[in-house]
Amino acid sequence: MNMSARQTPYLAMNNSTPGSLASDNWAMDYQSTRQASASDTTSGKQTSAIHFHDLHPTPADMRADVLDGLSSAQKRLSPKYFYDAQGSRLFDAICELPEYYPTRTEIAILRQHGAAMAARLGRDALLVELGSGSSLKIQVLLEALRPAVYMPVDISKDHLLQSAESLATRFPFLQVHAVCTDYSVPFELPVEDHVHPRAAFFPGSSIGNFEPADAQRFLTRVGELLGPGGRLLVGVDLIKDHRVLEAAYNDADEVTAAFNLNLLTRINRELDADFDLTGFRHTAWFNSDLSRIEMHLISTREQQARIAGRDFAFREGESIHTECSYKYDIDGFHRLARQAGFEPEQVWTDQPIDTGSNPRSNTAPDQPPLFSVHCLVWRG
Ligand code: AVJ
Repeated sequence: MNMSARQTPYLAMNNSTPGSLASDNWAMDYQSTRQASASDTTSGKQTSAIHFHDLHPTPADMRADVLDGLSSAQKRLSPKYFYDAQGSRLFDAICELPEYYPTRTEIAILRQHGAAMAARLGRDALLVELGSGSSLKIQVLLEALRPAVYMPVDISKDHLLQSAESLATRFPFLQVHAVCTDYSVPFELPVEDHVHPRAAFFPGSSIGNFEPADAQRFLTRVGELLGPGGRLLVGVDLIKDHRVLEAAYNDADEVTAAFNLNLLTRINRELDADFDLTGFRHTAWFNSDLSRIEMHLISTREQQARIAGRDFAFREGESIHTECSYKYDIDGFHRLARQAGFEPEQVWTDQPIDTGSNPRSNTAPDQPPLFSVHCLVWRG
């Protein structure tokens, strides 16, 4: 594979020293070694090699974002700030909650239909994972998929290197090219490869964090990244009984509440703020007009907070909107995908879908599905 970098306006925009991209060695082989565990007596240490491409994502300006969001009539904070160390731990805990069905349901779908998904995507693909995190879900698919190249993309460099390395060790057939960048900002794949079919994996219903118009634009960008015939495997949470949806974001153990409130803890620490956490409570509800879960922090009394030297007033009952999580039905997501330039090829869910096309079928009404994984093909 020719590893030369293509210089693009997007990359230049995102890089403080665009000239450095022209050099040949910016994509470096990242060598790492770890000490053998006590039980590992055959070799002194184990070595795994991954390729690491640092696209130097522009660091978020949390101070400007927070001050701007809290200055608006409807106060808001971006969900991207949930994930500091504690927030990431709390999110992992959310994924284990009995009420939070998406993670375990999606993993079950991947396990059950991995072979069919692999048949769609084809062997020896160049497989890009957007927002790879700890790369947990992809592991379910790797044996069936057998991609030639696995390219995790994540904004958190440490997290990315750690999981890329452990994956390379666990799946020795994999060529791992880890890419550190913000996938929500345009970027290009840092490889010249026209041999392997291209595929992308975007699990977790992360697509639901985008406003639908932004989701459409994002999908188009992914399609352009893949090129004609490229396929996208994307996890999408489905519209369902409001009680099921709302329970998933208002769990009995209040882990989601702690996750939401941790945003204020983080702002206190990183922006020299003085939010009194006892003065805010978590709430989440399904906004059926807009088909989205909304998470808010509600001020329980009239109060003030000082953030980075500026004062903000909160009325009793006033909310800070912290997250939207859009839910789709299958047709609605297909429409979005088509508008973006993809053709829906297949969809898998946790339950067979009762289309009602055979009125004489006497089967008991199925439980409606909770979650969906779509295979889309880029029409280009
Ligand atoms: C990571 C955006 C998919 O919307 O369900 C979970 C985040 N927020 N509980 C979601 C989240 C509260 C999650 N996503």
